[in-house]
Amino acid sequence: MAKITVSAFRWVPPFAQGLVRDLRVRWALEEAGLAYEARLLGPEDQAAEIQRGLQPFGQVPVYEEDGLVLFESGAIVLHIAERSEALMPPDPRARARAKTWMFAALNTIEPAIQQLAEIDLFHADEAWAKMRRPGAVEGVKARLSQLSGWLEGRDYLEGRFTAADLLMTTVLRILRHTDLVAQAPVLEAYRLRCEARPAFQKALADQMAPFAESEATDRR
Ligand SMILES: N[C@@H](CCC(=O)N[C@@H](CS)C(=O)NCC(=O)O)C(=O)O
Repeated sequence: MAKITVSAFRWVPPFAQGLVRDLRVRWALEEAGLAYEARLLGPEDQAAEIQRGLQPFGQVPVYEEDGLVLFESGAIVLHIAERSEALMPPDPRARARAKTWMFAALNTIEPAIQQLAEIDLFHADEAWAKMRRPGAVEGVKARLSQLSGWLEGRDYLEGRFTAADLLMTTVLRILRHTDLVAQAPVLEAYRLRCEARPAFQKALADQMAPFAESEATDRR
């Protein structure tokens, strides 16, 4: 079995801890039972990631395995899911449905949520952000209400836990600074159900550990 490495940040500010997108990849690898090593980066390493052709945008995560280099958390999770029944059922039609929901998480739900998160976390005091925020909240609420409608009476997006639920959960987590998910009981229960998985707990703990270590070193 070739060694797998995943890039991640050595430290990020508290508002981002537990949200950095290597979490998706760590979680997928845990569900699949695949061992990996984290390759920890600082902001000073991002330009080198571009120069070395590992990540064209200098972002995390990068996945490396036996000379294969992948970026984009969704593509990496799909790559892992293609090889693991824990993340993708064997039936071709069920796989196609799971992929449909993976794209929905990243392409229909995340943009609305990310827009609101950027307003709140990076631009809260700016005049344009104050004007735009109510519209952004309405946009998020509309998507959450539609998603909640789909999940009504279902434990998972498609019958059983798949890579789509993994991605959707990490997308919903981006709203943790608000009560928008909690206001939708079906979504809150879904998020908690997915986050209760041991693989998620392990992935989260492993993302958080270097942050705590960096903070402890800084205090010394
Ligand atoms: N669409 C990309 C987004 C990756 C991304 O936004 N990574 C963030 C951390 S969550 C990052 O590296 N930010 C630093 C930067 O953009 O310079 C993916 O899903 O992998």
